[in-house]
Amino acid sequence: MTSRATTDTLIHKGGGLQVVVGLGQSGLSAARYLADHGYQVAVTDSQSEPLLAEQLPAAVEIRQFGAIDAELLLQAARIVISPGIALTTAAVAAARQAGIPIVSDIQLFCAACTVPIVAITGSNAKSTVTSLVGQMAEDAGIDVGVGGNIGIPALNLLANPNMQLAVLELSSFQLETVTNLGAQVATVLNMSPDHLDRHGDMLGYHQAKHRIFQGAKSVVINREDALTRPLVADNLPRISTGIHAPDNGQYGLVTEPDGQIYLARGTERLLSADKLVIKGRHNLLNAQAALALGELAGIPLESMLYTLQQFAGLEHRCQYIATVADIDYFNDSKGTNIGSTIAAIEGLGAVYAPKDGKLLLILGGQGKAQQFGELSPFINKYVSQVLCIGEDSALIEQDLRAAALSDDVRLHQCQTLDNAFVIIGQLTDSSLSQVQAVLLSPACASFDQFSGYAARGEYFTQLVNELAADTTAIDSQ
Ligand code: UMA
Ligand code: ADP
Repeated sequence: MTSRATTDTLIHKGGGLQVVVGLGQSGLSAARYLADHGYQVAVTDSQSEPLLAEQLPAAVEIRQFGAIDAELLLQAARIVISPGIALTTAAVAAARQAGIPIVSDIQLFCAACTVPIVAITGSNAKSTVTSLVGQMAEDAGIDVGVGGNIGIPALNLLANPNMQLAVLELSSFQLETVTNLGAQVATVLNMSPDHLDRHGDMLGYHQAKHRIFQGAKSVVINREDALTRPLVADNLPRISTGIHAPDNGQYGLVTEPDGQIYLARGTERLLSADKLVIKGRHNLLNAQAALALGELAGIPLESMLYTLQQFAGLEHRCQYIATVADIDYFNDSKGTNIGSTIAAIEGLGAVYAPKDGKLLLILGGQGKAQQFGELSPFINKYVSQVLCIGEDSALIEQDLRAAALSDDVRLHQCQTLDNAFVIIGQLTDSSLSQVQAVLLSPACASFDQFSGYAARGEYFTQLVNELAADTTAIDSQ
């Protein structure tokens, strides 16, 4: 594993006021890091009493809460912006217009980090692949730090002086203010519409994501998705992944005459798919991406194959919860865009279709300007009942119907998860129902009704467990 040179060019101690915009997890980590390094730091946040304010170091004396302070931003030598805050926010746009540099916590991290970085983005599968690569490194005895969008601010990883490798999950919001990340290996796993409300259109979203390749020493691309290929730097070492049999040195899938599917590298069969705990075609692609990233980061293959046979997946991602009255319940609350929900419908639908079973799909929340009609063909194939919840549920119904939703599919407007479970009770009681599995995969953000996807998934799980308890009570009467 090669060491990464310190690129300290962005850090000018005493070089003027550093203004941290947004005091969430990343803002707090940036304020602490900058104060620890002797900068004069100010923090501003729209909330009048941000929860994390009490964790700020005393050295951060300027704290402007209640609105993002436009005047303060104009006095900054550098602005460190939180990923949840759009560059188009008036005060931020004015500072940018005035020529004040705006960076993210990730920029501070890459300037200070001296170990190789594995950088992972994509519309879906980021957390799964990031966790897998992190686990692969750990199982191989490497002191690894895993952070970024996955929930641990990247700067917190620098607290470990023994770290040998950093694995970062990066969102388009974090990447839009990152320059020259210089990763050992970088990837865009897949591209499908998401966050278009923030990036304007697919081009803006694509441009933000592809900043991950700036300064990369090697890349991993998805053969099935042309939008994952870097537009520049064609001469870099690269490994590709895909569902077809791979060329030499690439990863792919090989299907034997008896139907057995193998993960393969060139002609070498590495592992039969049924040895993986995580299931579905999308997870076979995720496993390949982790292997390719691990290979380019220097993790031994044998150890990575061991990890793949242990890794049980993450909560809220097509997670099996329980079987109640012969119906299986799955929590895919992290399915927050159309691409992820298509993967979940296809992955689970293919399991129940041979048994003449259909899915009941719970969909909805905040739609993020997506075109939900793209779901209709997949719903028509695998779903018999759609239950819509949340802020954009009327829009979702309109889009699905405009895109030829089949008359065989019944759509119910439920508004809330609670109401959805009332309908589920009625439907699954009916002997006419073909439903064999209930899938919460909303294709939407949750913030209209929940604090985040995890809270939504936990509430769904609670409702399933209550249903299971009620059913057991009735059965024992
Ligand atoms: N705020 C303002 N004005 C605004 C918007 C927000 O002042 O207009 C303030 C809020 O009052 C709050 C702070 O900004 O105090 C929140 O900042 P933030 O939204 O950037 O959230 P953090 O807590 O810093 O968490 C961020 C990522 N959040 C987002 O990108 C929205 C976390 O990803 C990430 O784990 C964390 O940094 C550590 O790196 C979460 C996420 O939802 C999981 N990501 C999106 C996704 O995965 O789809 C991109
Ligand atoms: P992210 O961090 O990018 O949101 P996760 O690993 O948390 O990704 O998975 C989010 C959702 O994406 C899962 O719940 C699943 O429905 C879907 N998903 C997982 N892997 C893939 C893939 N390779 N392609 C498309 N969708 C996927």
